[in-house]
Parts: sequence; C-alpha cells; structure tokens
Amino acid sequence: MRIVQAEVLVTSPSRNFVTLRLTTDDGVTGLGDATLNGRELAVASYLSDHVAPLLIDRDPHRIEDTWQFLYRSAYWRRGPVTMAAIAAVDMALWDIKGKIAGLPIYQLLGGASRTGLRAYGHASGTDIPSLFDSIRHHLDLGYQSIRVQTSIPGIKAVYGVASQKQSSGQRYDYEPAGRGAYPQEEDWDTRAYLRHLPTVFEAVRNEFGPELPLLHDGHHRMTPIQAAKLGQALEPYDLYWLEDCTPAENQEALRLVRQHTTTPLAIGEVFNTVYDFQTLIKEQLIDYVRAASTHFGGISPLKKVMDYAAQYQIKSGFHGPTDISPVGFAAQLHVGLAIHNYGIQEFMGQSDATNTVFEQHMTFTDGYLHPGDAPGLGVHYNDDAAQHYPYQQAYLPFNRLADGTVHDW
Ligand code: GCO
Ligand code: MG
Repeated sequence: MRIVQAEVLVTSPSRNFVTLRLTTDDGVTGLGDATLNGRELAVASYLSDHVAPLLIDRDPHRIEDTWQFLYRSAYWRRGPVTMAAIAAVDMALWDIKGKIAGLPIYQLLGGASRTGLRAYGHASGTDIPSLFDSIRHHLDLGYQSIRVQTSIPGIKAVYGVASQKQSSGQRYDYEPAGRGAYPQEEDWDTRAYLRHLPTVFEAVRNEFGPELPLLHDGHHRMTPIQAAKLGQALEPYDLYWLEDCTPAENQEALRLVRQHTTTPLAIGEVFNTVYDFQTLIKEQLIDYVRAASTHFGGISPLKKVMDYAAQYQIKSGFHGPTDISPVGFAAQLHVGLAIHNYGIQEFMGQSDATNTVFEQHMTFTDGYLHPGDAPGLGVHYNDDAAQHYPYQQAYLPFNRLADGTVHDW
C-alpha cells in the first residue's frame, strides 16, 4: 500500500483551519489537523512545499517510521510550525490505519479505559451576574466542570471573557483570532488581577457550592512569585486547576510556584514536544498535561508523554479550544479514551459553519465526550461546504501595560 496524494486544505468557516488529507492507492483517505492560530499559512506552506512531496509512495502503515523520518530528517527540530505539520501527518496515518482495520483509533491504542470523557466548559462574565448566568448556561448544557474567567475592574478587555453576540446573531466569543491585518492591542495590570480574582471565586463558591469543579486560566501572565501568591489565595476555593500560571518555557519557575501552593497546576498548551515537559513531569511540578494533539506532533507523541506522566500520577487535560479543529480534537479524544491517566478535556464546541465542513461522529452527553465508533478518527471533510469559506488573515491580540510595555496576552 502507498500514499498517492497529499492535499493541504485551508478553510475558514468561522476561523481558519489547516487540514492535511492523505489518499492511498486503494482510495482510503486520512485527515490530520495542522491549524496554528494566527500563523496558519506557515504550516500550510511547510506541508505543501516540504512534506507532501516526501509522502508520495510511502507506506501509510509505517506511522512511527514516518514520524521519525520527518522529525529527524528536517535537522531543525521542534517548534510549533514543524510539529503541527508532523502532527497532521501522524493523525492522517492513524486515520488511515483505523479505516483499514475497521476500528476507531482508540481501539488501536489499547481500547477504552472509560465510558466517556469528562469535559469542562468556558464560563465568563464582565461582572458577577453575567458570570453566574454563563455558569448556569453551561450547567444547562450538561457541563459538570467549569472554567471561570472574568473581567478585571480597570482593564478594558481580558483574555477568556466572551464578547457580546455579533449584530449578525452569529456565535462570537474571545477565541477566534481577530480578522484583519494587525493584532488588536489589549491592556493588562497583574496587581489588579491578583486583587480581584479571589473575590470572584469566593462569589462563585458561595453561589454554586463546594462540589462543582472550577478551573482558571492565568494565560502565561504572571511571574513565579505572583503565580505562587495567586495559587495560595485561591486555595480556599478548591480549584480543579490553575492553568498556565507562568510562561512555562522556563520550567524551573514551577519549582517556586509549587513550594508555595497546593492548588493543582496545569501547563503545556504551547508546548511542542516531550522535552518541554521533561522537568515538569520528572520533578512532579505539574498535575495536568495541557498538550494538544495538533501542536505536539500528533497522536503518537501525545500517547508517549501521557505514558511518561503516568509514572508520576500526572493526568491529561488536553488543550481543546476552537483552534484545535474537529480533526485534532477527535485525535485527542481517542487518546483520552484509551489512556489510564485521563484527567479532563477542555471543550468549547465549534460553530455550526465549522461543523458543516467537518462532519463528526463525536458526542457530548451529560458532560461527557466520546469520539464515536466510526473507523479511524470519525471525521469527514466536506469539500463542498469548505469552498464557501476562503482563508482570512487573522491575528491573536496582544497586551500592553499602562506604561506601554508589551506583556504576555
Ligand atoms: C485555552 C487557551 C486558548 C488560547 C488559544 C490561542 O486554554 O483554551 O488558552 O484559549 O488562547 O488557543 O490560540
Ligand atoms: Mg489556556
């Protein structure tokens, strides 16, 4: 069996997505997600200019060999562009293998370790009443775990707080990169944030009780000592996790945070390889691995990092915003169902337009996700729907402090 075609598909139903589709000489197709929010065309070029020609005539069954070939033969290792491209190939090959075997990928990874994948949803509000409404709305949708993000008095726009509905009535939230030729500038004040956030969690606990698992995303904005202080301040509210409390390319920073707080820590959505987690896992400085299949080289390395993490009782919390396409999302659901050390899965849901381009077998019932039992990933790419949505340039926002200094967004 050999690969005869490698197509790079770019579409923008409500945000940009990059998808790789491989076809074998028997006509079996496999999909892979290569979406890198705000830098999509770099991955599309990496794939079409440098990877697709190397795949033609290869045996699609040789997943590990192809992964190692792409990783090592490039010489230049790691990085989000490279690893998103390799991820797409890896997923597409697993998809093909599953279709040939007539099995969903989770069966090829060892079979289901649970009946469903507990998911958390994103509640946010510009003030306490709107935050409570958002939490209630998510509980109505079936979510049993809730991420809480709020506006901060004195700060105009904050990551994670949904905007108003667009006048068109179309779904709109903070997640898609803003369409246009330049990133939007937002403002930030860490001291104001550190003062305000514990009061929000106190209000939420008072209203919703002690049981509901609550999460929060610090989005890389704190120094280690600020993160330690926040973790400590949030301890009375028993968070499920505090995410990305520091910019974690400095893994040692987490030692300091860990010394000061028992609030569980989750990190890794911007990581690309197991090496980014090496110290964090070995020294048990985190509790949840936030990698996404799409930015971490695909299904194969995601399974490997979780097997490594299992030795240290560290669990999964895979990154699942809308910039992980339904293809990448399905890939990590299959991994999540198979591994023993599953923790929780982030799930925002995609727009209707996205769901017409990517036809899926995934289900979300009573707060639990399941990838479905279709062979392979269980996702079909609808070319006719996709062609209505050409690529649109888009950038994530960035932050400046009051004195004009650029800060982590
Ligand atoms: C999350 C992430 C996202 C990122 C996004 C950037 O926890 O879901 O922080 O919201 O901001 O993936 O493209
Ligand atoms: Mg995050």
